[in-house]
Amino acid sequence: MSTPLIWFVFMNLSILLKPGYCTETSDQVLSITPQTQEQVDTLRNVSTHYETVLWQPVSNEYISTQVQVHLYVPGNSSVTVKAILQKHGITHKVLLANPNVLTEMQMKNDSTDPRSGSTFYERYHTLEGIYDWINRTAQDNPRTVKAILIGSSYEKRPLYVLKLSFNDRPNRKAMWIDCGIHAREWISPAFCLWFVHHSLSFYQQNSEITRILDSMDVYVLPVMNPDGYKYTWTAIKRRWWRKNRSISKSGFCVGVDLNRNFDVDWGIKGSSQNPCEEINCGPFPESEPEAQAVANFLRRHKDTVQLYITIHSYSQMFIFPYSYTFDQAENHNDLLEMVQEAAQRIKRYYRNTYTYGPGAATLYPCSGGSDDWAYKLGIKYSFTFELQDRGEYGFLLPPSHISGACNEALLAVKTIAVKVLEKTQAPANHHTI
Ligand code: 0X9
Ligand code: ZN
Repeated sequence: MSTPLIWFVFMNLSILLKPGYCTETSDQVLSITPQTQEQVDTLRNVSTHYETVLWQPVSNEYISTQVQVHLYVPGNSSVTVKAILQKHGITHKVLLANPNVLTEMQMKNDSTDPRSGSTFYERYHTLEGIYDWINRTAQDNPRTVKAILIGSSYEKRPLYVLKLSFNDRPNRKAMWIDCGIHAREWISPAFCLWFVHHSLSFYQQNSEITRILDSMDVYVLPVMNPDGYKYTWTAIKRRWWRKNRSISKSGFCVGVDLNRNFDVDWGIKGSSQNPCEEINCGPFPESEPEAQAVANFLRRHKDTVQLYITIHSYSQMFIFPYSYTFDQAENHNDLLEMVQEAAQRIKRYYRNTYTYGPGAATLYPCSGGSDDWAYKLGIKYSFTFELQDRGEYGFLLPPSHISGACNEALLAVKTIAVKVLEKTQAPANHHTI
């Protein structure tokens, strides 16, 4: 080794070994399960006062003993955060050692890469890509698909619902599926695209989807929160954005959690009036144009819409009302039976586990959610799906997992929709005497 090279190595080593020198490590996602109340307090403190992002649970008020926390820690706070954890005897596992690589993998796939074997539906798409797809889908299927403009977002982007209608029998019932309430849950819009594609491709091929589409119109809102979704595509550090992009009155913080903005027990549980928080419920119920557009549409169609499904991620769960109270829904047993069957079929076909139950008891008590609101409007079959995964990749579910995640959710939608038909349709050969 030549002398200058030895000097170079030596000098850098001495810098690195200096006490207090902070080595920049890469961003990571840590999994931590606090064992004591003191550890809970420390974790709450870390997640509020250091540059970190809580992936799970969504807010630090839900951190409690024996509950797994998934914490995104950027490289520049990694040393400090780990030192605090260590000082309090809190052990951690590295869930994702290099989230940036996974983020890039999710974003790379938008253009048609002839070498990649994946189809359009096995990739994540930019907001523009989704708008193009909406237009194309409506244009290519003029008899069965209509794009309906139901409103616009805070930043004035259009909110389109696709109406799938396969026949024009009178008194048709309908179901509603919305995706992309939460910006960072990219698998959710991917599912709406998947569902529409499946419906158009397998009508009259697959017996369940045929039966559903013969009896119901389907309204699909692919992205309820286009401004937030767009934002998550603009920079790596914006990938974890959850809320919409409305600017609060004080002008200090941005974003309302649309799933806290519906008019059901608004602002009481699991939500915050502070615009700087992830679970900010906004200044008043339906203050946000996105929530208002959905609520107005459903109010207008409440006599036909029998089934409401809203798609989220992650944790593999089927939730039904109520979340805002521990009271049992009037048709609790029906709802339970439906999600139980969905989970059982997924287990049988795909060997994956989904948990299920009423929101407050299964996940957390929480006001202002769209599922409870739709239920109280009179849509008695109302569900929140939390798609894959259970934290292996979290929000960074690789494109190669899209088909698995969507097929599972599709099976659940079909299982539930067929059961809704059975419960609500008069028997085919019913003769009155
Ligand atoms: O907290 C939410 O909004 C949903 N979970 S997520 O991790 N995707 O944010 C769950 C919603 C369940 N339903 C209600 N809270 N009403
Ligand atoms: Zn969500």
